[in-house]
Formats: sequence, C-alpha cells, structure tokens
Amino acid sequence: DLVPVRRALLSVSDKSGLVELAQALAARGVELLSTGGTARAMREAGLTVRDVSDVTGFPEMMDGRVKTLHPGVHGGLLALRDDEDHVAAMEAHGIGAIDLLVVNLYPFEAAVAGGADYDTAIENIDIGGPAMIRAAAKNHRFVNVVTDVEDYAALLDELKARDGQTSYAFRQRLALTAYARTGAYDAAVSGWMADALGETAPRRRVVAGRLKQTLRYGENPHQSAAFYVDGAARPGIATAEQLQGKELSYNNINDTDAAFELVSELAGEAPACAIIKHANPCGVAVGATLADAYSRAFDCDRTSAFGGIVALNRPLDRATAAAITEIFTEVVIAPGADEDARAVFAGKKNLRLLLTDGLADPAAAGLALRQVSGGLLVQDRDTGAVGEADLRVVTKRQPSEAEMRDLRLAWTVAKHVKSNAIVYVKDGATVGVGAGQMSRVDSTRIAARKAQDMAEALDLGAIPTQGAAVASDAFFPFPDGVLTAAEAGASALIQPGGAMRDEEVIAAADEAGLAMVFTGMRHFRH
Ligand code: 93A
Repeated sequence: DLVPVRRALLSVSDKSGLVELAQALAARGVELLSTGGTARAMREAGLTVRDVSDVTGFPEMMDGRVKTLHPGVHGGLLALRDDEDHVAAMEAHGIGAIDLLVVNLYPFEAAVAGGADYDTAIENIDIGGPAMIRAAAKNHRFVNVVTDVEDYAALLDELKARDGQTSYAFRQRLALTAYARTGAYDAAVSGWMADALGETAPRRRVVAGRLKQTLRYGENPHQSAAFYVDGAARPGIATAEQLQGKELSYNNINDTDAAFELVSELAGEAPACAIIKHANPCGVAVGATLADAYSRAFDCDRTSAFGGIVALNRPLDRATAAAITEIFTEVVIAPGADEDARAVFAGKKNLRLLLTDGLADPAAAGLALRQVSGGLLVQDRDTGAVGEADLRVVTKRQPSEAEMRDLRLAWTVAKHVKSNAIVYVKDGATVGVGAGQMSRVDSTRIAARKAQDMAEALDLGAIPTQGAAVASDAFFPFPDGVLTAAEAGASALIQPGGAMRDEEVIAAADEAGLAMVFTGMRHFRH
C-alpha cells in the first residue's frame, strides 16, 4: 500500500512554510502544479512550477472563483489508479494523476472574526479548495491531502522514511484531518450566515466548531479535552485575549464563560462584578465604583470566592485590581484593563487576565448544547428577558422602588444559577445564593443559611437577608419556600408564577406581609 509521490498540486492561502515544502518536494523530483498566487510565491523562490491553467486549458477566471474546478484537476485527484476504465479515461482525456494535494482554504473564519461585511465574507467562501480536498480525501487509497501547515513536517518525514512514498495508514490520517477541516469550514460558513440572518432553528444550524486549543485535561485529569470555537466575532471566552497567567483549563473556560455571560446581563447597570465558582455565582453586585462592586460581591460568600473567577462589566482599574489580588483568584475577565491595573497584575504571574472587546449580547441568537448518551440536545440560548410590562404584582403589598431594583437584579442572577435557584439580594448585592438543589425549599434554606454564616464570619451584626429581595428561577409549587424566605427576613419575592397552588402561595406571601411579583417566564438552567 505504499504510493510514490510524483506530482503535487499546491494551492494555499496561508503561504507560510510553502517554499520550504516545495523545495523539499522538488528535491525529490516531484512535479509541482499550482494556482496564481501560490505559483508566484514558489517561482520567486526559484522553483519550477506548472500553472493549473496550463493543465486545464482555461485561464483562472471570474476573480479566481473558477481556477481549479475542472476535470483536468478533479480527474487527476479522483481516478482509481488500479481501475482499467479510470486509467483509460485519464489517457483518453490527457489527465495526469495528482498524488499529493496541498491546500489551505480562503481564510473565511479569520475574515468573519475580523468583522468582515456580508459581501467580503461571501467572497471569502472557498469553493475550489474544499472540492479538491474532498476529492483527494475520498481517493486516499492513492492520494495524499495536506490541509494544515502543521502537517508539512510530518509529510516530509514520511517521504523521507519511505523513500519518496507514503503508507496507506498515513494517507488515511491525512484524509481524516481533511474532512475535519472541510466540515468545520462549512460549519463556520453556515454559522456565520445563521448569525447574520438571526436564524435559530436547530435544523438550520450546524453543530461543529474549529479546534482552538487542545487542553491539558478535561473536567478531571484523566479526561482529555479540547476547546472548539465557532469563529464568530462576538465578545466572550472564545475570542478573549489572555494577557497573562497560566494556560486556561477546561473548568476555567467553563466558569469564565458563566461569569462573563452573567456580568454582560448587567451592561446597562452601574459598575458590576460577578464571582463564579463551579459555574455558579457566589457573589454578584453593583457598586458606586468597580472596586466597590467587587468588594460587595466578595462579601456575599468570601469562602467560596477563594479560587474563583471574577467578571467585570467595566474595564479593570487599579483599585479593583489591587482588591482582587488580596486573595487567590483563578481568572479575571473584563472588557479592558488600564495601565495601572495591568501593572498591579503583572506581579501575580499565575493570575490569568482575559480581555474582551466589549460585553456579550445576552439577546444574541445562538444554540445551547448538551450531550446525552448517543446524541446531543439542542436548544436556543436562553435569551429570555422580562420587561417592565411583563411584571405583575400579585400581593396586596407593592414592592418599593428599592425592592423592585433588587428583585430585578436577583432575577437576572437567578437565570445564571443552576436549578433549583434561589437568590437573595439586598441593596444591589447578592447576600445568599442557593444553587443546584433537588428541592426548591432546600435552595431557599441554603441561601439564607449561607447569608447567616457570612454575617457571623464578618461580624456584621445585622441579618443580611432582612429586607432582602428573593428570586426563584421557577415557580414555588408550595407555600413552604415563601415561608422559609419570610422567616429569613425577606420582604419581596420574584418568581414566574403559574403553579397549581399559586393562590395558596400568594395567600402565604400576603399573610407574611411580602410583596410578590410574577414574571411569567422561567429560567431553568441545568
Ligand atoms: O475561488 S475558489 O473557490 N475557486 C477555485 O477554483 C479555487 N481553487 C483553489 N478558490 C480556489 N482555490 C483556493 O485558492 C485555494 O483553496 C487556496 O486557498 C487559494 C489559493 O489561491 P492562490 O494560489 O491564487 O493564492
């Protein structure tokens, strides 16, 4: 199954490593075919190159849209060398076999990530490249296809080790890599277009991505892992620039995403901070300054904040940077950092600092995926948001303006807490978060209990849940959760409503003197 490489077609947008590869191939006596710009680059290096237009008998035309789309090329890639009919067809039509295809595609992903407009993105969709790659990969019994500059060295090693030939196993791996590339490429095109058109229907969205980074390990050290990105230009974990600190881990990426998505919901607010641990917020606050917001978020649950992820809705400043470095923090993500802040962090080599280009758009259409045994569950991102008009006060008592502000913040935070989610907020800061419990009343108790513990640890004196606003991500099925919140001192509740026992629940709230607001929308998150 060894196949000699005698003729190669090179057509690459990324020309790095091209000349060295071509020189090594030429030195082995391999004939070189090529397209416009690639041929020029090789000729400038003194190589002898034959133009594809010479093979096809057609000039490159229509701004290069049609250059390799021709039987002279595709016949040379697809012909089975051990099939009499195929060989006869090659001879009859003067088609020469191509044993090696080296192609990398028009940089569609980079163009889109760089903010290309619609027409520019369209021009960056490579047609001839993927067609050749798929043809060569299909015929890997005879043809080598290289789609990644990183594989040039392996190809030359193989040719050297096998005296100018390649093994079947080697070609199989190249073909596999090639199909991964064309699959990811088309997924990027379709994803860009779905975003451009605001399409969310799962049947019109491809679930795939491009490998951004191989990770040291997954959720646990015995699991391998990688980070795939969809190539869109939106601010977030996939596009953030890491200024310093160790490489991000799988859990870092997951938690940093959760932190940034949450803080981005507070775009229109005062300076805000979210601290995340195991994908759940352990402190969220708005403040007079960013440092104030951080310190108030930190005070929600100082114990859990240790080794946490901090996300900010404003560029990091010196005072906030200094406060953050007082404890061990894994990652800080913010839409920028000033010089002073960078200087403070520079002394903390392990602290990872990620900068984004603005905040995420909570309303942006997209998909949320979850793996189940044998498949994927696909749904729209939870872009749901309740406006002023959606809120319905169901109790005798109306919430005060201050309570209403806290209710809205609690509701926003609850959307980002694993269900069952209960969030206590007082004066623009979470004071207790109950996450991931199987019973809602347990979450209500845990959140209140944590607030109490923190108050004792900080020697606050006052009970932080006194007069707090409480959000529940889904309806209270029974009055018990409401009663628990009331016992903790809460004065206002926000929840979707819609339970069979809503009347009982409302009556319990009225009896306890609480104000309660229904949103009509649920935010489960699992
Ligand atoms: O516009 S295309 O889709 N039409 C083609 O026939 C074609 N053939 C190769 N683009 C095509 N290519 C691409 O051109 C290759 O995939 C490669 O990315 C690029 C190399 O062009 P040049 O050699 O002119 O720099």
